This record gives sequence, C-alpha cells and structure tokens, in this order.
Amino acid sequence: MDKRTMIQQINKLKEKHNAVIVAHNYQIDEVQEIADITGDSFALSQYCAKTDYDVVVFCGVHFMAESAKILSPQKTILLPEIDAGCPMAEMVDADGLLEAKRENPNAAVVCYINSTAEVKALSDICCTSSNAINAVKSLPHEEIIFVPDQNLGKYIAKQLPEKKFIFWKGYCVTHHRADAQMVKKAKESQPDAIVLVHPECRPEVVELADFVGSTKQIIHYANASPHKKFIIGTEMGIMYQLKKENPGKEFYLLSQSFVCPNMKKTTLKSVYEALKDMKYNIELDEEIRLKAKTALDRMLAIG
Ligand code: CIZ
Ligand code: SF4
Repeated sequence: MDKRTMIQQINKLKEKHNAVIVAHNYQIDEVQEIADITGDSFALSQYCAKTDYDVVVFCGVHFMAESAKILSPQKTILLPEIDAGCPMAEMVDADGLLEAKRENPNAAVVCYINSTAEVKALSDICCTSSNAINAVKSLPHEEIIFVPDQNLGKYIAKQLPEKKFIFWKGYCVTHHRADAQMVKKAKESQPDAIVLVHPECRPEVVELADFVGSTKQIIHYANASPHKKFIIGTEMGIMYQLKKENPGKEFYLLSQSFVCPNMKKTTLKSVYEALKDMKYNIELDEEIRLKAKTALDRMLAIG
C-alpha cells in the first residue's frame, strides 16, 4: 500500500472506531504528521482523559500508553508496537523498589513518569521533567528515593539542598550517551547557537547548557526565543516540531546518536494495523491502576 492510500485507510478506520491518534514528540515525522495531537507523555495522557473519542492510538512507548490507561480506564488505549518499551522505565521494578523502601523507612518515593504502573503504584508522587522540583517540594519528607532516572534526580537535587536524595541507578540509554566533549564540539562548530538540553542528559552536559527542560519546555523556549540558532540535546524526533514551528530558525542536533530505537518502532503501517486489528490493547490490574492513579493525581494537584 502506498503512503497516500495508507493514510486514507487510517482516516477511514479512525472514523469507524471513533478513534484519535496521539504522538509523542520523539516519534518519526510521518507519525507526527498524521497525529491529531503531539506532545509529551503527560500532556498526551491528560488529553486522552478529557477527549470524547472511544479509542486512542498512542504512538509512543509502553509506559506512556499505560499512563493514559491509568487516567482513562473506560477508553481503549492501543499501543501500535507492543515491543516499544523504555529501557529506563525497566531499570526499576516493584521488588527492587520495595527493598529500597524497607532500607529507607523514612523516605518518600518520587517516580519519574518514565516508570511502569507497578512502580507508580508504590510511589508517593509521580513527576515529569518539568514539575519534578515542585513534586519533591510538595512532600514533607526530608529523604527522597528518586526513581529511576539518576540524571534527572541529580539535576533537581542541586536545586533542593534541603532534601536528602537516594538516587536510583537508572538512566536513559539515548540521553546518557552525550558527554561534555560533544557539547564543546557542537559549540565550536556553531558559536552563535544556544544550547537547549533535556535533564535526562548527564550532569556534565546539563552544566554546559544554556537551558534545561522537558520536550515541551524546549519547544516553548525555542518558539519564544529571539535567538536564531539552537543546539538541541534531546531525542531527534523533537526536530520535527521545532522546524515546523520556527521556519526562520536553525536547529542542530547535539549528536547524531540522539535516537531512541523504541520511539522509532512505530510507523504509518503500525498505526494502520493497530486500527485495523485493534491492537495492542493496554490493560491494567485495577488495584495497581488505582494506586498508580493516586501518584499521578498528586502530581496533577500540584499544578
Ligand atoms: O515525559 C515525556 O514525554 C518525556 C519522556 C520526555 C519529555 O521531556 O517530554
Ligand atoms: Fe526511554 Fe530514553 Fe527512549 Fe525516552 S528516549 S523512551 S527515556 S529510552
């Protein structure tokens, strides 16, 4: 099937099932193009919760579709590629976290949204990279177990000296590849560009950046900035939105290795097949869902 026919078929199936397509900012261009909405994992989950569509095709990785299901249990949430996981989310499991809680009985658990529903269910509050500081601040506890991203944990810990952090050893395999040397080289080749990076990058990269933020914050920053050139330190999929929204500006990827293979698994064909066969339907144990929802609701409550 050629691309045009595939898109026509997708649109027909969307109508038939009263379905909507949502795509993460790291998805391939073709998928972002056909999506009804693009965004970060939390914005997309919130959209799923408030929309009237019965079926959501969630183009992203497993924990994202799971987060949507936690907030929208009555909707059918489809993940087109069932093997699209997030290696960082898999770096912490319920057993390991329970052990850490036993070893640190006075600590609260803050989990990054890049985590499984089981881990969210064991956490006091969930956070994204844009509200992690406020999430930690909202807790009265002095000790914080932060899972799973050590880089995001260290980034916020620097800004919260009054708290004692126990960092998990997780990291994003894609963002962790970048080092200070890469930033220095990129700056040398584009001396008048400013550097925008994601807090999943190593501390040595974050230290050299002009701005640190989530995908949503990076896009907002670039859109509002009077600067014309930017070096981007996050997954390459973000370039689609940045270029689309800023035709007069130049964007350079910090490193060509900023590619998340899991985010690249979803194609037009997988979206088509997801709608044709109604797969893969995300289901959650109700007890886990409700506990995980408490952690997400607490995050929502802090705004
Ligand atoms: O929460 C998300 O969507 C992730 C993983 C990254 C970001 O900054 O948007
Ligand atoms: Fe996970 Fe990193 Fe891929 Fe995001 S970019 S889904 S954190 S591996």
